[in-house]
Order: sequence, then structure tokens, then C-alpha cells
Amino acid sequence: APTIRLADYRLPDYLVESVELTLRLHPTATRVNARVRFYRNPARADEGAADLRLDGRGLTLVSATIDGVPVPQNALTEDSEGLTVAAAHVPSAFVWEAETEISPETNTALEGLYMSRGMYCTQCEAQGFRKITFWPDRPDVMTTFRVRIEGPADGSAPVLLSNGNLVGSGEGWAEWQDPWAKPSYLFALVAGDLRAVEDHFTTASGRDVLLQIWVRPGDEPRCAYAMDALKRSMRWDEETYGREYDLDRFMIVAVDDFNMGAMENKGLNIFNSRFVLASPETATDADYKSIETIIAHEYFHNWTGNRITCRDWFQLCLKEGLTVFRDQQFSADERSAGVKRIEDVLRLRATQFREDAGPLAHPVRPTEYIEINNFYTATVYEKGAEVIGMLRRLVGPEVYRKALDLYFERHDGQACTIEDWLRVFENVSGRDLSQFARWYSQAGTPRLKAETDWADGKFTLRLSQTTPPTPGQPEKAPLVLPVAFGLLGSDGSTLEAGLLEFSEAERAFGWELPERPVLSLLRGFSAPVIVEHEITPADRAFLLAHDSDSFTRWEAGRSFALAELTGPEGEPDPAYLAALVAVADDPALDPAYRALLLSLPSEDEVMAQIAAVGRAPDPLEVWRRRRALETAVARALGDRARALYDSNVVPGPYTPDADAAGRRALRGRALAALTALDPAGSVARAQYASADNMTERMTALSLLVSRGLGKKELAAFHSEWRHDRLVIDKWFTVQAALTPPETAVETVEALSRREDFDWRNPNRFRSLIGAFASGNPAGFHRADGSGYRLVVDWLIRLDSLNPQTTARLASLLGTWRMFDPGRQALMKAELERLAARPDLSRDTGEIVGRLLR
Ligand code: DPP
Ligand code: ZN
Repeated sequence: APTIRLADYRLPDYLVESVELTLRLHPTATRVNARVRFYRNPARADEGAADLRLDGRGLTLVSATIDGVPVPQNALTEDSEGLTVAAAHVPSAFVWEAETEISPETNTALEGLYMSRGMYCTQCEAQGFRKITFWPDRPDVMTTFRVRIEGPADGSAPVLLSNGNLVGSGEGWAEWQDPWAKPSYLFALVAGDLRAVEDHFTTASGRDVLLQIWVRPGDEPRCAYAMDALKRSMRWDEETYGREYDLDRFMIVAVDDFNMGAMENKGLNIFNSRFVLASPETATDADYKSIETIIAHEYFHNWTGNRITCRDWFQLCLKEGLTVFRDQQFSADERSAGVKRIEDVLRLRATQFREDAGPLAHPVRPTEYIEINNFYTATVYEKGAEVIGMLRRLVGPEVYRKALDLYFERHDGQACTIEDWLRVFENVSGRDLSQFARWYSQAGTPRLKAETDWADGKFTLRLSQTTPPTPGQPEKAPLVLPVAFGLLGSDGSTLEAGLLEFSEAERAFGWELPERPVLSLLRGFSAPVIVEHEITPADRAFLLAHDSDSFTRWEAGRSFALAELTGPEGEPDPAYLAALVAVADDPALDPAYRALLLSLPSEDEVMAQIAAVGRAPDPLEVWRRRRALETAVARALGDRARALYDSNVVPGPYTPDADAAGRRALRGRALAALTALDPAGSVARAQYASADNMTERMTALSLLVSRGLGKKELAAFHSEWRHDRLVIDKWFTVQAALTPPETAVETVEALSRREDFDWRNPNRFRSLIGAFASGNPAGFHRADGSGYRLVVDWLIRLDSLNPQTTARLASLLGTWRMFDPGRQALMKAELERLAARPDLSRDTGEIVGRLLR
């Protein structure tokens, strides 16, 4: 497959004025009629006539006319990627009408029009529309859509939905008109036997918007939280960004078979059902939090993505980085900002830093791809959001808001680039952002090194930065790093605090001070870098006790734990344990924050830390030492664990709000400590038996499974929930991710043979194979290679059906060069086995090729 390059971008030859689509639905023979008004792009008209090139994949062309006249056979050539009409047969403005036939039922890739348990639905981002009809399938071709849907003859799909406003309907048909011009990737269609949960929202200017969440019959009671999150998102975007909704109706549909989390189709968002449906009995606090975030994210795309879209797919971060940043701001406002920041950093490190450290490293704006689906990555999304956070810090919140106002005003209705985005900031702030722009083009995680010196009443901070080489980018240039800092006096008071703009390879900063301060560096995680700063245990303990910045305070504890887990083995530093006990007990601290302070780094974090200093981590050893430290922390907590457990019961019926969730999280940490010292897991068992909500049940079940216990509970759980797909996914996941290393591979193997391991469903596949490969390093990396073999066997099986989900999971093998020679050889052999499959998809082929490069 060819490599697509940013440098090769050319304006489209033809633009579209409007399109009328008619879809006559049938499981294996859906007819799609497209009537398209094309015109020669004026920006290219002086180049003379051009071939009409339309993308199309897996389509059967029934007929094609231009201005009502059939296109002659010899003027039209078809290939596996689309069709071309010779320039001589293409007027400068014309109506193209084509009829194609497609088979949604056999579309297992879940791109284009497909079926999910009897229901028709679409996924067109990035390039699914070309599986529905022939089209210039690129985001800079925008038009208004009128869509007529004729339901299947058997009446199995009475509800027929598409984008925009309903303009007509009758027995078995409906017509929709979207007044907003949009690119094809935002097209959506849904048809099925669905029920709507409805509500209303009055916009700031007083317009009434009908809100509908469409679900399968019986799922209606599980939509309340998603609806609440939607209304809060709509209000927040008005208040925070001045953005009002722009149609009379906003619809969300929950779909069971979905490759991604959700999709922001104009006026008709389509969601993976796990990010819509929730009830206290079936969803955890973490599920509620994800629902809130993703509902907000997709809604926010209406302005950052839909009203202003991307010129080409290299600009994906233009909409994704910004929309992630906006959903993070929203969650921070709705919940605890300090806790949210730590959670975002944990996620960034677990996904993006990991990506940046391996063969898949790429810039926030990549410059080439083979399959664009492979670039919906942590780098584009999470690092893309960090870049915007840095920009906001550098210009300040008021200028940021002015820049966004200008962005919406100047670019509404356009398909834009990162250059357009940065120009808005330059115009509003008067700053030169040419060096800052490197954040978009340079891959890799910068190392920020800090050295301090105290002499003659002067404190000196020497900063230096380097970025290690990444594939295709051996040399790196210095970046603009906003470094938030504080200097603390011995009584914990702030002697100095502020923001350093550090943009050189190295530079020294100095302050005259009354005493030697303790440095609190990179407050709020003000730049996505790895800090290298030798810090004494005494200073760490001091920051953990006194730092007024909740991020660096937490980070001090984290670096303590990492030092314990990666340094020479022995009794933990008593100063660390004492500091943990002090925060555990501190009633002034938010319970959610205390729970974070009491959590140890994940095995992946520990392994990354070991790899960063050039050693090969042994996943089994990491697991064992982490266990040992958990036990030591539990001992240090002593009776306090029981007291925390008893005093943080949340009274009354379950509510998903941040306060209640925070107390449950703290109580969960206390239960973990109790269980670490209780070989029978009796408190966890009792909690499992008495809990009236899924959060406390899963906390208990997770602890039991991670200790090799819980057989009885697992059986009871399964029989209680066997008819609920989303809950049974959790049952698979808890075992795949948490079964101890000795039996993990066998457990996953046995689970994969079960009848209810419906591996064609992406959620179910991820709940077992994905959870094992990403959540159970000690099991997955078993030294005999059986974990790798099991996963690759399943990837081979899935690839022929669903390339997108396969490729995403294949990227989990991207860490292979980090391990010892034995594991490296085993992982490489498995990757080569995958690469050698004759019918490997383009998606998986690209990923595996890059991993082996
Ligand atoms: N654009 C979607 C999202 O990130 C993913 N396809 O919201
Ligand atoms: Zn998005």
C-alpha cells in the first residue's frame, strides 16, 4: 500500500455543492443512490480539465451517469480504491448520479455501513464513507446532505435516523436534511428497533433543543447519567467558550459493536454502548467518569471538529488535541481539578510516553501514513491536548479565550491546518510561535534536567533539555517549555513561585533568598516532559508533606515509590512510609486525592522507569516487588486501614458524584491494604457479598482475583449477569488483567474457549485479549513466550474480520525492544509470524512493519 505524505497535499480538483443520498436498506443488498452536484474547484480551474477521481472500496457499481447520460464504458476505470472518469467526459459543473450496492451484514470491519445485532449503523471517520458510495472522501470537501432512508422490507428497523433535521417521514421511510456543510466523515445513518429517552435544553439565546438518546428496548433506564452529562456539557460550552448548539435536535445512539469509543457525527453522535449505558448496579465510578468525559468530548466536537474541521488527516490533532483539552477542562470543572490533572498525567505517561519511547513514536502532527486509522493515537490525542495546555499557560487564560473567539470567527465553516490555529494565537498575543510550533513536528518526550545550587544567599536553578532520537528524527531542537515552579521555605511557606519560559538547550535562573529553599518543579505538570532531578529523600518527604501544588505533592510520593521499586531491594525508607501514613490520615485532604497518594505506580510505570536508565525490566520481578511494597505500606498503615475503611462508608443510595466516588476510592485503597495482610480475603469477601453497587463489588472482586481468590464470587457474578454484555465484559477483564502470573496464561486461554467469548465483538475481544496484553504484564511476558503466542494467535484470527481493532492491539507489542534478549527474541518471532501472514490487512501490516523496522 502506498505511503501518503503531508508534503503531497493538493487542493481537491472538484468540490461538491450538495448531495442527495437515498439508501434502501437490506442486510446483504443495500442500494445506495447518490445524486451529487460537482463543480470544478475554482482554485484549480486554470490548470484546465481534470479527471474525476472518486474513492470507493468494496462497492458494486450498478450505474453511473453525468447530467443524466450514462458514463461510457471506456471513460470510466475502476480499481480496488475507487474510480476515475476521464477528463474529456467531465464538464466544469455537473450532476453525478451513481447507484451502488453494499452488504452491511457481512461488513465485519465495522467501517462504512454495517450491522450490529440487527441494527444498521455507520462509522465514516476516517475513510468509511467510501465504503458507502463513490466520493471524494477527504475532509476538505464539505457539502450539505439530504438523506432519504427506506427501511428494510421486513419492518425490523422502524426508527430511521440521519444527520440534521427530520424533513419528512412515513411508513418505512424518513428524510433528513443537514443545513450545515460537512465532510463525508461526519455522515451518519442509524436504523433499528430503538427507543428514545428524551429531554430538552434551552440554549443561551433561548432556542429549544430536543435531546434524544436512542437505545435498544429495555436499556432506557440506563441513560439518565449520559443525558445529565450532555446537558451539563452544553451549558459548559456556552459559559466557558461561548459556543451554542446549532440544530433543533441532538441525538446519541448506543451501539454494541463499535471499534472506537464514540463518534461526533453532526447532530447524530454514535457511541459504543459502554460509554452511554450506566446504572449503579452495572457501572463503576470509573465508567460514570468515562461516560461524562466522552459525552462531553463528542458534544464539544460540534464546534471543534464539525463547524471547523481538518483540511487533511495529518491535521487530526487540530480537532482531537483541542477537543481532549476541552473535555479535560470540563471534567476538571465538574469534579476536582487537582485529582483530574493527576489522572490525565497518569494516562499520558501510560499511553503517550510509552508510544514516544518505542518504534511507533511520531509527531503530534505526523507527516506520513499508510493507514490513517493507525494515527488515532495517544500522541495525537493526549499530547495534542498537552500542547494546547502549554499554549494556554504561556499566553494566559484571557488571551487564550480571545484567541479561541477569533478562531471560531475566522475559520467557521472551514477545513483548517495547524498553521491556521497557531496564526490565531500569534495575531491575538503578538507572540512569535515559530519555535513553539516544533511541538507539532518533533516526536519524542523531552528530558528536562534540573540542577540546583545554594551559595551566599543565592539559589540557582540550572535547566537543560534534550529529546532522544525517534524513528526518522535523529536530531532534535530545543522546545519552548513552560516550567511552573515553587520555592518553599523550611516552614512550608512559598518564597517564590511562577512560570519560567525555558526555550534554550540550557539556562540558569537565580533568586536571592533568606534560606535554602526546597524546589517544587513542574507544578501542575506544566509541560509533557520527563524530569531528571536528583532529589534527597528528605526533600521528597518535605514536598509530600507541604507542597501546596497538588500535582508536585503527589509526584513526590510517586518518585519515592519508584525509587523503592527500582533501586536496591530492602526495607522501604521509613520516611516514605511515615509520609504516606500522615497523608492517609489527613482529614483536610480530599478523599479522592488521598486515594491517589496511597496508590502505587503501575507495573508499566515501574518498567518504563527501569528502561529509562538503560536496564531491561523483568516483569515478574516488578510484579513481585510491587506486591512486597504493597504489603509494607499496609503494615505501616496498621490499624489506620481499618479506621479509614470504616469511616468512609458513603451513606444512602449510590450516587456517581465526585465526592461519593472519592470516598469509595479511598475506602477501596483501605480495603486493598487490609487484603494485603489477610490471606483469606475475608473483608473483601464480605464487601462483595454486601455491596449494592458495581463499584464496590468490582473493587472487592478485583482484590480477590489478584490474590488468586474469588472463585465462588466469579461464579456468582457470572450467573447473575450472564445476560448483560457490558457487565460480562468486566468479568472477562478482571480475570485477564489481575490473575496472578503463575496461572494467567492458562486462565486467559480457558476463557477464550468459552462460548460467551464472542470475539467478533470488539468490546469482548478487548475485554479478554486486550486486557491481558495491556493490563497483566507479568502474565503476558511470561518467560516461555506462551503469553505472546496466545495473543498473536488471536490477532491473526481477528485481522481477517476487523483490521482496525487488530492493528490497535498489535501496537501493544511495541515495547519489545525494552526487554531482555530472551523475551525480545520471543516477541520478535511472534511479530514476524504475524507479519508473514499472506492476507494481513493494511492496518496491521503498517503497525507490524513499523514495530519491526
Ligand atoms: N473522532 C472520534 C473521537 O475522537 C474518534 N473517531 O471523538
Ligand atoms: Zn475526538
